[in-house]
Amino acid sequence: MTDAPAPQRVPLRQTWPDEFVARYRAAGHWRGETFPGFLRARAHAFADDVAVVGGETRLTYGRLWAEAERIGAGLLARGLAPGDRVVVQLGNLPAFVAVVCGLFRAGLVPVYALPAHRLTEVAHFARTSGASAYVCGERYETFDYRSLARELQAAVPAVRHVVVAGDAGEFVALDALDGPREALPGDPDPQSVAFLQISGGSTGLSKLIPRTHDDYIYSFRASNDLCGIGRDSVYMVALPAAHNFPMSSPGFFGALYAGARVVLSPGPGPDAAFPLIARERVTCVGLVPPLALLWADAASRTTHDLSSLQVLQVGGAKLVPEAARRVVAGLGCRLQQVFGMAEGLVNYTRLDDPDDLVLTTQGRPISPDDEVRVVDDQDRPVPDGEVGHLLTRGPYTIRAYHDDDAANARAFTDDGFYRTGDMVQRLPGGYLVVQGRATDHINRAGEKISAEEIEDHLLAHPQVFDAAVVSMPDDFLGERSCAFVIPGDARPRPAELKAWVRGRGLAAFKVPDQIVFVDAFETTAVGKVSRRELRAQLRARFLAEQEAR
Ligand code: OOB
Repeated sequence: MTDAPAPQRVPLRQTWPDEFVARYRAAGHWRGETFPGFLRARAHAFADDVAVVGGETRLTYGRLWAEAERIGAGLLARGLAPGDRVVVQLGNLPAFVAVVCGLFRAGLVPVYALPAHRLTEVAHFARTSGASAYVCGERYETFDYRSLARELQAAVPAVRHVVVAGDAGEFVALDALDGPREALPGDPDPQSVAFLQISGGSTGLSKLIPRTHDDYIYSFRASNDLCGIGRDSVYMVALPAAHNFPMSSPGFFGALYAGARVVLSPGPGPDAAFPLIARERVTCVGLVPPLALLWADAASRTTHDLSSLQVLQVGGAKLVPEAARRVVAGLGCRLQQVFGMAEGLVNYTRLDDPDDLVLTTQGRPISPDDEVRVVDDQDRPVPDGEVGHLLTRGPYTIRAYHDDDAANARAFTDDGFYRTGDMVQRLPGGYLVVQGRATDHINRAGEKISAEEIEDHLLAHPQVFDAAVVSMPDDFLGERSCAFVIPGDARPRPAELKAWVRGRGLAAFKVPDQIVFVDAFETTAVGKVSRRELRAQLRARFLAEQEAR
């Protein structure tokens, strides 16, 4: 594999103007901490305390650090160099946490893929980040990641190294990694980029989000205070660990920062999680709304003791007030709404907020230095209480995506505010109520789907003349995806089109839930409508027709 081409690598950058750097430091938000720095400190302070529990494995803080050093040194011994990017795709396993900590220890840069991602997405992350390695699990559910690794190396030859947790086949086994510890670098610059997170992908494929040590550590350190996480907490990761919510709001990193215990649930459903909650005395967990409803329902019938649960966080998609009431009634613990984004800004309802704020709002920002603007289509501020576009900047919100000038021009204002794409109402006290998206993307139970991305794949089918993908309200998922398709000469069957999208190597959650054939898309007198208007028209007409039935 040594003659594979070196990856094309654009330098990683995330910078704030000097005056903001000075302000965030003076306020004590940025303290010059780094991932390897705090992980080493916890390993010394709490060496024998359990840090991570998953499956039959229990890693102490001391052991987690030793594993991080072994994995980091092992990767460097294999020829990786600090600064190299590594796509990581693992399920909720202790190995995921150890690998990420090992990458930090060696100055390598994790690029987080979700277990649901397939070749199209993983190859995109590898290409756009300039990755030279891929770390995956052997299999998860029925999917074999080693076959994905083979396809990935064929598609992106710059990915020279593949490391597998479990039976590695022809690849390098995670357990076999080792190397001289002296080769490990010193701690990084706290202002440098620690990892690349992936965006919800509001237009086209996901963009890469460079987050720095200083900014990210601030976000989970401050979250700990707002979510009641301390040394005695037991935090459960029920959603995919690579997602920003269970990673940092306060997430497993917040829990590790606090010296608390992290429990990884192999799946998000009550069957997997409830026995673990009872066994490990879990105190806090974050869920997306459909799961929270499922848990609330199952809690009334379970024989497992859930009495240790103190805080149930719900976020990733809108929790409507009626659902919030059912969740509180079913689980009987404190509810915390979480409205966040991988780009930065996270809002929480506070644990001591009055019930009506907790039930009806998505909270307010973490930081006194989070700046929020709610504006109309011309970027003019709207009065409090009116719906507008949410713009934000602050000490843990990025100023730019990685290597994407076009997206950056669209997504940021000249004075550095991030255009979130969310429509919100701001109430007195700064509480936000999310009213939906301005851009066309589908929030399917917290999984974000770009309409354009799926339209592209549908249009590649020989029997699709045109396609428009929109969100439809769904009682369980919040939103589901519906593809309106103008067929070509012969009309394909819906199942065929779904199989086509799946066959393009995409995550299963992106396959349209529903396909509706239409003869034509309406056009205005001028003969042209924007895709956005078209999608809105189709959606409105379809819903009206359903209503009339
Ligand atoms: C979280 O992060 P992403 O990057 O997967 O998605 C961000 C988008 C937001 O822009 C918004 O459209 C939606 O997800 N969203 C919500 C929401 N939380 C996120 N919409 C309505 N209500 C909510 N509570 O999803 C994420 C990151 C960190 C913490 C929590 C969620």
